[in-house]
Amino acid sequence: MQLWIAFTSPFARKVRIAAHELGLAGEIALVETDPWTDPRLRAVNPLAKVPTLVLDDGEILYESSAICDHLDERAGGGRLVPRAGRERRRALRLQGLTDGAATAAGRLFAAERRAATQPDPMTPRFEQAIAASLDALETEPLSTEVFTMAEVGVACLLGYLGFRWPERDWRPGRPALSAFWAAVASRPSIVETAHRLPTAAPRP
Ligand SMILES: N[C@@H](CCC(=O)N[C@@H](CS)C(=O)NCC(=O)O)C(=O)O
Repeated sequence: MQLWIAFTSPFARKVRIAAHELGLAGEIALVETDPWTDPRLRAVNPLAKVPTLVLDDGEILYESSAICDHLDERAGGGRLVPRAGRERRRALRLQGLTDGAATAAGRLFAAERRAATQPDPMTPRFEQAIAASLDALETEPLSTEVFTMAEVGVACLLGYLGFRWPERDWRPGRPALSAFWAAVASRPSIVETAHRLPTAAPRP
C-alpha cells in the first residue's frame, strides 16, 4: 500500500498511528507530498488532500476515517472501530469531534500566519472550537491501554496542538486530558509518527 502524506498533517498522522496500532505500518510505503502544490496528488484524489491511500490493486481511498476503517477491517475488524453499540458510537463520535477540532486548528494556524497582512474574522471561532472540544474531551473517559479511533483522534489533536503552538499550553484546567497525554506520548505509535516540518521538495 502507498500512503500519501504530509508530516505536518494531523489527518495523515491519524492514519499512520492507526497502522502502527494495527501492526500494518510495515505494509505501507509513505509518499511525502505537498498537497497544495503537487499535481500528482490530484490525479489520485480529486480533492488533492492527504492522507490518500493507494491499495496494491490500484484502488484509492481518501478521508482519514475511511482509510482507518479499511485498515481496521484489514487487520481483522473491530479493534480501532468497535463493531457495534455504544463503544462503536463513542469511537466514531470522538473521532468526528477530534477531526473537527484538528480542522479548526489547521485553519487557525493558517489564519495566524496570514494575520499580519490579512486579519481573519473567523479566528475567534476556530479558537472557540478548539477550546470547547478540549473541554468536552476532559469529561470523556479515555483508555491509555486499549486504543480505538477515539483515543487515536485525541492523541492526534493533542500532538498537533503541541507541534504548532509549543508555547501555548492546553493543559491548565484539564487534568484528565493532561494525564492521558502524559501516559500515551511515549507509546511507539505516537513516537514513531511524530510531526515534523516538510522535507524540502518532497518526492516519492
Ligand atoms: N477530512 C479530511 C481532511 C484532510 C485534510 O484536510 N488534509 C489537509 C492537510 S492537514 C490537506 O490535504 N489540505 C490540502 C487542501 O485542503 O487542499 C480527512 O480526514 O482526511
